[in-house]
Amino acid sequence: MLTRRHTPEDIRSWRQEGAVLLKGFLDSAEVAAVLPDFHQLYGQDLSAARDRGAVDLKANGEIGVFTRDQFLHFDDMPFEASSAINLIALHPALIAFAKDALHTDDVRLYQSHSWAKFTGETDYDQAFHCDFKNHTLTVPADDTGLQTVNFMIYFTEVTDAHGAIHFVPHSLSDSITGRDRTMFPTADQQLALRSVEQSGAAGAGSVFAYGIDVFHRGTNLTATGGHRFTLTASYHAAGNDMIGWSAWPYWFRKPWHHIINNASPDQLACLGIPVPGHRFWTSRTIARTRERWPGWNHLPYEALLRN
Ligand SMILES: O=C(O)CCC(=O)C(=O)O
Ligand SMILES: [Fe+2]
Repeated sequence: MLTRRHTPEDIRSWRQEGAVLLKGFLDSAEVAAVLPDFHQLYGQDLSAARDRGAVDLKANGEIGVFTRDQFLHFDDMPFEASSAINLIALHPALIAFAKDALHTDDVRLYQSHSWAKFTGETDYDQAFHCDFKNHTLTVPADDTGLQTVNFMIYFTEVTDAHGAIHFVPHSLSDSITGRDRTMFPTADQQLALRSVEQSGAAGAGSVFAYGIDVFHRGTNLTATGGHRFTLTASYHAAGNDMIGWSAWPYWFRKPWHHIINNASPDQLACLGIPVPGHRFWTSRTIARTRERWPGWNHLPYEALLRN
């Protein structure tokens, strides 16, 4: 049984337009559980940012650019905080959306990072781009099953003054750039995209679901003393090894126990841990995994051991 918080219409919009804004996807208790973790990770920067006004570093007529400073408070999962923030990218309703969108029962979480932005720390305005460059060495797939679902989850209210993502649905960008050339929109195309951009502004708990083929851009934070806390979660279908970001074991020194000790087998499967009943599981692999992760609940795996 999939835990769905989306409608078939949401999936249709994601597929046709490349993006859909899911307002109020997480409830307030789910948001409240994660917020202390954001404060633990980024709270120091938050107090430094109190009362700061916006900065504008754009050259004349420029929409925006990527800068390193936009990524100063950006960290890959797992996080040195509680299990709440560590499990939120694996929320069953996100997994259900990804499975329906990608037409499959088996998905992998390939990227998750937390990201804090603060008014005045830099100018967060970016130019329009698609995100595929650091998710694949090729380009976005035409075949839906080979695509990606990229979620941005909001943990603070994201108004336009708090740097809401702006995007252009495919039906509007197709007549500006077409879909054959998406790497380097010209200055005129940037302006044309800007004239039809839509805002992803929404309350805490909302989720912006998009793909690596949709034009979008980060925007500046202008609210005095404002901050924005978001977390990304990106999925592809199992077996789609043309997409990548993190090889999770590369980060083995990070606090995986928050996830492994608390996630369900279905959530762990999204990280490449085989489901109960998979031929990987033997008495020995279960014993060795328990040695490695003493807090892991091995019982569902043991129950389906095929000896
Ligand atoms: O943070 C955002 O709103 C979007 C940023 C973005 O699109 C990017 O850095 O690729
Ligand atoms: Fe982007």
